[in-house]
Amino acid sequence: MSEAGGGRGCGSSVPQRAPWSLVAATAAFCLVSATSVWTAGAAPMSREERQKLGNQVLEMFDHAYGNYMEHAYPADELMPLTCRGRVRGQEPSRGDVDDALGKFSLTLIDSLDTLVVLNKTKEFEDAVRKVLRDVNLDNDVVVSVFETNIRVLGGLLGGHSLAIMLKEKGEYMQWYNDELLQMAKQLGYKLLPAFNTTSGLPYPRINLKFGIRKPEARTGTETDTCTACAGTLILEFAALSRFTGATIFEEYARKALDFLWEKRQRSSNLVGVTINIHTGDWVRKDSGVGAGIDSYYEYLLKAYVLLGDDSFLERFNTHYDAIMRYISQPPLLLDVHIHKPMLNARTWMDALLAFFPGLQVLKGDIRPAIETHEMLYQVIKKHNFLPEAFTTDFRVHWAQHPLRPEFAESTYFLYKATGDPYYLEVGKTLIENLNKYARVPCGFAAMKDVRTGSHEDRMDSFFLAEMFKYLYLLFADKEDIIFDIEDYIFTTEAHLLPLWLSTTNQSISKKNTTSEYTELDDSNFDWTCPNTQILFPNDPLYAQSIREPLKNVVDKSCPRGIIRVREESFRSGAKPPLRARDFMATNPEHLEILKKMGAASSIDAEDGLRFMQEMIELSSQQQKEQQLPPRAVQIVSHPFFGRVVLTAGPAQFGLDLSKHKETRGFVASSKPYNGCSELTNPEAVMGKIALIQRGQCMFAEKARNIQNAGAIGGIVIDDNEGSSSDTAPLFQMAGDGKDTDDIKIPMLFLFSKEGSIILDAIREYEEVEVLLSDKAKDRAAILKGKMIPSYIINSNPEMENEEQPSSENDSQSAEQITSSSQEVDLVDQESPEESSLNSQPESLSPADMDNAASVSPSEQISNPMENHETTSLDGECTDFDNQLQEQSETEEDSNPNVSWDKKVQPIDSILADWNEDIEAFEMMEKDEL
Ligand code: DMJ
Repeated sequence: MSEAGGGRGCGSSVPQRAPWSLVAATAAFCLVSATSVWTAGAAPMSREERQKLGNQVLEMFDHAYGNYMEHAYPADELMPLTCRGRVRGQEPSRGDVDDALGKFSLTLIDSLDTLVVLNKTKEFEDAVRKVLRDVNLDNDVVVSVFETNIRVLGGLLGGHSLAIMLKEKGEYMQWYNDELLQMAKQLGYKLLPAFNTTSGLPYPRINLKFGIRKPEARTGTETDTCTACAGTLILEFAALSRFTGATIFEEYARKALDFLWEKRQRSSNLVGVTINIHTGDWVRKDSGVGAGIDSYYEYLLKAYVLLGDDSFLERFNTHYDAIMRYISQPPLLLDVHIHKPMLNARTWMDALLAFFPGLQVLKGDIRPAIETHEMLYQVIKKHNFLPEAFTTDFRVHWAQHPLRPEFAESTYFLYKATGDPYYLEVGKTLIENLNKYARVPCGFAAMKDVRTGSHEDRMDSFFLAEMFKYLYLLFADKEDIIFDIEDYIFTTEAHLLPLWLSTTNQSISKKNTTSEYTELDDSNFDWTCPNTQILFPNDPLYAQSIREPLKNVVDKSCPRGIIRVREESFRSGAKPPLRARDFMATNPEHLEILKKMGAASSIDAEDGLRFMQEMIELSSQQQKEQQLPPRAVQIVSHPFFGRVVLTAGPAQFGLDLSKHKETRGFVASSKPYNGCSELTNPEAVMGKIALIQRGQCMFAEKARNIQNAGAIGGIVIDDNEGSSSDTAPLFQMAGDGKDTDDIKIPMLFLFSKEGSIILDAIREYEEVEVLLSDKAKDRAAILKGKMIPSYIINSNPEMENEEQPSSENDSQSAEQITSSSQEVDLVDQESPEESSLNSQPESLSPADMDNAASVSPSEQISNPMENHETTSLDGECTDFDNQLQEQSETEEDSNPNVSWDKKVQPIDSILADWNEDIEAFEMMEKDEL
């Protein structure tokens, strides 16, 4: 394991083989004990400012929850752009993401305990009544076992935990009689048929009404599941067992965990991403701490904390050791192959791994937690949000961001562990970015593309379950919360389970446990949890000193070596390996090198593997190179003021918005609407952006017709009703095969759903002004020089209830827009809109805008080795490189498992390996998070 000095103090705070109850209490204590320690470093934040930020979080929650309850409930989720509920079956399918939706008012259940944490007890009481009155758990819907467990079962149990706490306090919930628990039990029994496999690993999906029976169930034929899907049950299932006395739930969850543990790759102690639920074979053999595995590790450690069973800690520590040995390359966490853990399996990281620093805090390994968190924060500063995936040199790989809470979670835990006010500033930035870029009149919308700032019509329930909890707790003092948070543990969905469960119904705790360990290795207990009292009293600048060397890690990226051991040999003068980009099939020397790659040594084999990987990347890069990035259509007129950003497809002709200033103008429909002949209403489109319907003639022809009529731009709206960029891939409008240089105006394409948002706005407001650009613009810039209601400029949540100043724009502020079938309240009277409107956001500086614009898809595939060489020449990364080198050396010395790297393999076996790896890479390409 790499040196993790941050965790060293913990051993002394937790006795070896500590009784579980003590460990549980200590772990909770450790997380909250440090806030008073801080005395230097980042400037402390005053109580007043923390309160202000806490209030801002409350106001934001009200905006999200209030709009869900008003416009979506009892649907599972809010669609914040069209301001209506997402009802499964009534919207185009989004694939696996929809498996979270069971027609059980998901967002309400997921929000229950957040209401109590945010001190909204009255609303909690109302919400519980609604759940009991309205929610049906017996719908004929196929749902994800994993999502239903963490969000619904966890939500009901979190709600129950806090309901009984409140009841005991004697004021609220006096009528409560374990009704949520009864629902949880009912749901638990509904999930149990999923475990009907010989392995004990659950099927990934279940029909709430018919279980896995065929044919009614329409599920039960799957063969694979993800490791996190099978390994993230123990907290909820054990809590259910211990609350109710029905031991079966905990037993099933334990059995699944036991099976995963048995199947770990024995030489690396890593697990793969997906596993066959019948044979136990690893289907995907890549391994990381993000998507597909993340909460499996989380639940091993937290199961130890909640249940006090040593075998869970033993397993966690064994895996953690492997993670730190192979996957952790601070500040990066990079996936590797379970059989060849010294080889990276990817050149990018996914956003889900942002939870890991928080888990490292719980583990007590603070240093790498600070490092990874800092790296992630810099990515966020660059793109405003963490993109779903980003490369080792910090470019956007998948540009989406569904308002995930993992980074806020880690920020909270790091603040609790270090007391460093820096983490409060980080939280403040998160709040600002959410308000600036994700807030829409009807809630908060996921980012479809962090580069363009465009939105998706989606607000996932975890946003309410987790984001607001962690942000609120970050700024809260003990007295701001009506119960003692230290008495609870957070599930992966941030639901709260009481630590006293550890002493309840323990008789089941060891049943069916097949751990091979009879004798525990005491050294594994060394770093059970952080004790910041011991860590920092003499060095209050501890966290800052760790962050400092990483300050420019994103801007001046020093990408990690894909194959670390090899870097050394380049330095010592060996000939650099053949790179895919240089390869020429006609060059005999190249062919000779290629031949050698399959034979001689493991180093050559590594070259070969990388060569193949690069070839795959290169070909997909070349495909991507012909593609233009998506564009943004931003509605800037009242009452939108830039908050609605639609993802648009570019055109291969006309004005290139990435090279020119954006085009701003009012919209007007062309006549004929298809724009296929000379316009009959040139006076209406003159000087405006013309709306044209897709179909009947070429895009270029439409462009010429509106240009001739004097339009300054055009938006083609799909004629295929119901189409949306949520479900259909964006494309670029091609020319007509002729010279299109005569087309000078910008042309963008919107799918029907996005287009109808503009059309509805015209119906409601007549005058609708839009901005066509490559990236959504900051609202302060948009509003410059325009008359803006002062309540929008002044960020003051208290103004919510005050009378709004009247202005021309204000006079319309009670109006509503009608969208498809529902009324959409686009008025943001209650919106504080933050002071951000007065200031240009740091992340939208001209330089950054250039950066963002220059991130073309073709650049998304990183070339870490190449960048490494360049930056090294600049001499900017020396320290970093040295650290890396030292780490590699240490790893090699201390790692008994590296020996296979030195073996000479016959070409056939290497080629077979290549094929396996190539398949894995190809699968990863297709992967969706
Ligand atoms: C949440 O539903 C849970 O945290 C889960 O473990 C994975 N991540 C999502 C939110 O991003």
